[in-house]
Amino acid sequence: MGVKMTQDELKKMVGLAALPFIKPGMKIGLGTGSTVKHLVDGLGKRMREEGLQVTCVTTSSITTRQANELGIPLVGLDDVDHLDLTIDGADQVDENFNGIKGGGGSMLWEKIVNTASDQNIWIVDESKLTERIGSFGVPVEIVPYGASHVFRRLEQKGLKPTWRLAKDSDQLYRTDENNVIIDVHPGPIDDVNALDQELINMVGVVEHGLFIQRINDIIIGREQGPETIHV
Ligand code: ABF
Repeated sequence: MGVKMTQDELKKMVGLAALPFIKPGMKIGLGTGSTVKHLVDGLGKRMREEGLQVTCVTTSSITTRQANELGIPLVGLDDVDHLDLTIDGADQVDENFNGIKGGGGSMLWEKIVNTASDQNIWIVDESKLTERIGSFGVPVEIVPYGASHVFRRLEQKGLKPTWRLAKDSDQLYRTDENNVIIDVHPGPIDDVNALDQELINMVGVVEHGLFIQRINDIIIGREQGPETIHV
């Protein structure tokens, strides 16, 4: 009976399993999070050791920093007319491959990059899979001006909002766009499309972390190895 793999070992498994999808000359979107961190490490290694040539765009200042440290050349999203492939993580994924993203606070740029990509792959360890998403809070990115009014409206909707605070601080977390985040807690969601529309139509809301039908493939880290599913 082998020793059970740790969550980070499963994340590294899928991070590396995604690498072969990156082909020379591709325009690649690099996601954000601790799973994608392994992919980006592996990509940096391939570029250094094999001279792999790809054009990369990132989804957060966090990934930008990691790419810079690895010497992975970056371009801005506005420097390309499209991306061939984006590889990203997720916080929760349901049986229809709808997901919640933004646990790391980057879901706005992630959704912008996802939308600019011909193909999107998620890499997740198996703990992210769930029957119905929603027990993990849904992050909502809000314009700071009047955010307390949005907070109250979310309360009135019964969505149990909480302010996202900066790490080890009582200050509000600020996104790469200097917006604020309110996490809502709907519990298991019956109708993800309805909640998507309800949130995105609230004045002051910029974007939220529900990603509905936005991927082509998913790679799941399991004890017995990576499982790739074409959605
Ligand atoms: C990213 O992946 C974020 O949207 C999300 O917070 C993060 C979570 O994944 P991980 O467990 O890999 O950090 O895309």
